[in-house]
Amino acid sequence: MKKDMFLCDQQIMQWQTDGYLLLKHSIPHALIEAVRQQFAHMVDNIIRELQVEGLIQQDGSDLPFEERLHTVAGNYANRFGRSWRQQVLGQPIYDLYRTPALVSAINQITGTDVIGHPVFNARPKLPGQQLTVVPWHQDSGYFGSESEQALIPTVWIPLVPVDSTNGCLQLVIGSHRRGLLTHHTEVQEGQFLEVMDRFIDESKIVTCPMEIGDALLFHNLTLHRSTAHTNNKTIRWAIDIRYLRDGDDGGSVYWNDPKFKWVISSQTQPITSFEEWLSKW
Ligand SMILES: O=C(O)CCC(=O)C(=O)O
Repeated sequence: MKKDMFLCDQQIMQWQTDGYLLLKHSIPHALIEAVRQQFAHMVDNIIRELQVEGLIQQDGSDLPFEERLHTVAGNYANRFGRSWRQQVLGQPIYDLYRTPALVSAINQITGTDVIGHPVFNARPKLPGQQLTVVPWHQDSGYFGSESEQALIPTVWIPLVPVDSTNGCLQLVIGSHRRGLLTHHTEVQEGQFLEVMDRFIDESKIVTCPMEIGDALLFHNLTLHRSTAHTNNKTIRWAIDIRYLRDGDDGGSVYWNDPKFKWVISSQTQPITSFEEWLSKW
């Protein structure tokens, strides 16, 4: 392995063949904690709003982050959506994208400067909640057919330990080589896009339990889903972030300035500051 390169040759080969990589112990715990704090502010706002409306009495400020939203807001949590972006913008998200291990891995698999894609999602998955059960899909299903030739790697990062009982991710090995498949809007309340089960090769499904500090890197054409949370009263908190191979089409325009490019690492292009990044939302 060359100096400063996070991925070894075997991992690069696995990326090409399988369309995903589990990066163990790649995110510093202090950064995970900062992201959790950022999400906790949103939980504060939700609980305050429900109290003002007289829908709940307790604020549960003594409860751990893993339990508070579920225990205090219960089914009212659905009102605040299945994923958050604008609500949690801040330095921790900007810093997460700049995590050295991720920047190195993305540089290695794209072969270009490291560019941030604007689509990220903070995802609280509450126990027993149907709204956040995500069916089989490829991220390019959302980005449109122009993105089929693009490389838009996703990094999925749990903020609590995850396994098959609390909604960890499942992937279909090698599915990124199948091209963009047909997606339909599901009939469930989440109204996610889905690839029907009959197009999934069950023998290729891999379930990905993960610990805090781990990151799951996958291709925009890799089929994946997150299963139901059937376990206990703790929330499965996660965040998924995305990068873009420099020069590729990242899909629809998400920034308020269509020409904006979020440069995270480069020898030749100016690096985007936190203030500039924040001003583009
Ligand atoms: O976190 C989840 O439950 C689903 C994540 C997902 O499907 C994605 O990041 O594309």
